[in-house]
Amino acid sequence: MFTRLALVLTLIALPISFTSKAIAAEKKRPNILFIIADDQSPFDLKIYTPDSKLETPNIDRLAAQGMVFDGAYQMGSFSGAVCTPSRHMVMCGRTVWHLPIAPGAMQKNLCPPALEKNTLGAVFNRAGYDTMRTCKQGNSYDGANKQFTVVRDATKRGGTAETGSAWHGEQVLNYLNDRQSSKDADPFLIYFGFSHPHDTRDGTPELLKKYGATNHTNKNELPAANPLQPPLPPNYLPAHPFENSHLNVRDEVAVPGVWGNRDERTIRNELGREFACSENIDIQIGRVLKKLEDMGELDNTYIIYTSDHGMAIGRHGLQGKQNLYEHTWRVPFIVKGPGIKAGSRVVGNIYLLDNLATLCDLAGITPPDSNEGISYRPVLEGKAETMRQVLYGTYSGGGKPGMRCVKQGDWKLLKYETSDGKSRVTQLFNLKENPNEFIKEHHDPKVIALTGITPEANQLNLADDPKYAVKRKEMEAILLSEQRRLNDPYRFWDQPKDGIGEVDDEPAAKPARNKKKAEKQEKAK
Ligand SMILES: [Ca+2]
Ligand SMILES: [Ca+2]
Repeated sequence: MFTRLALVLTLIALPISFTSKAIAAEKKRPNILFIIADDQSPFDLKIYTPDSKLETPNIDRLAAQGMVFDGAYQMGSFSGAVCTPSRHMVMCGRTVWHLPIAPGAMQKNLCPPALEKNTLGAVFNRAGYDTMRTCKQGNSYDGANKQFTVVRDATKRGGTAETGSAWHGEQVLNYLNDRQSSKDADPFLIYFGFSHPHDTRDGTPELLKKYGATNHTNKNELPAANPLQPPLPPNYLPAHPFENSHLNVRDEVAVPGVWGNRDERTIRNELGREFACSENIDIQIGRVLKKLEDMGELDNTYIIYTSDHGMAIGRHGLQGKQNLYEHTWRVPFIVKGPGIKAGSRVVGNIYLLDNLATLCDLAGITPPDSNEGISYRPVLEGKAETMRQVLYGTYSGGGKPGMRCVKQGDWKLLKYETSDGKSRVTQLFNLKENPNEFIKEHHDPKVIALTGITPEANQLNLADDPKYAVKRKEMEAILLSEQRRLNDPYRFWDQPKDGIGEVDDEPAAKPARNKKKAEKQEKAK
């Protein structure tokens, strides 16, 4: 009888003790470690390309213990410095044409004033978090970066501990050591940014050796071939086959070690350099994770790993970040933390600009009114597979309107137009059937001989295939609808002008102002 009673009491008591434990855990607000690389294609990483030569055991472990996103994107750029709008979007959670630096946005009231007061660091400070950041300097959002309480920014793209990624790791370790010494128990938000693998990709000597790469500086010679170098990417091309509106941008023609070259030796060497820099980032992440573990903070920390955008390095005959193919539009994205199922994988369909809303959600903070992102917490909790039906990307850093893309389900439409209208191209891909976005040039036997990859007959741009005319029409309508929704100030040759005509901030508007000024001056005379 006593035994039965004890059993009943235990059964009643159990859930109560679990509940009180859960409440105690809820009361301790989670820490956040937001890790962001500079210029890294998701396809460099083993989590996206299992046979990649790049070794990143710490990032792999984060993925194994957390959630990998296959559909994380950055919304794009109106400038060749794609980093800059991307980092603005991360900080303020606003869409690309609503950023304070978007052409005409302030004049058209598409962005509230003093936005920096409602960016990541400021919002978390107000909520009682301790905030710290380290990252590269420049091509960023200075007003937002200053809001963090502790700022240790410097551009570190060298091959030594002091001049490379280890320096950024050291800043975070110093910060954590200080917290430990002062027994600081407040929750923290650490923005752990790197200056690499952005060029110049001067890796450490050991890692360059591992990937068979050299810091190539002689423009008149090709770098040495080395079997240790990563192979050419599957969608490598010796040249981009058409004018995409910005083929003369610095990243396509002037990166030291590559310049305008797209030969096998140059691209494989540069990928080796990229991998050397990326493995060094992984090593630094490992040091910080070990420290969090030693401090007993690891299990109560949400860790996000991403990059500000992807990167081409030989894919589609491109070198830089000024395009909207998946290798560059997409970003690597992993989240590990309390309540996230280990080893899970989702499409997600998120933008980098959704991070502010999500981090606020995870920390129990109300996001600022200026935020336009959506919390992807339902995805992290396994309650949703995706956050969005449609994703939009833009690039107009060169010719206008430049490039746009939209993705819905497996389908992706890209459009290109130069300012003079001489180059007008539409691409339609089924990403499930053609994940590398192969085009007809990838079917050239000379390219196949280099990559060793023979695309399937249907792995092509399907835009002009009559079989997909209906799909193309549907995707074209989605693109236009997204352009309208997001206040995209440009339209393509085959779209309605929507009364936009010339953009206010474009040269067309300037003569009017000058005319007024001239008239004023005339009157003054
Ligand atoms: Ca970047
Ligand atoms: Ca504190």
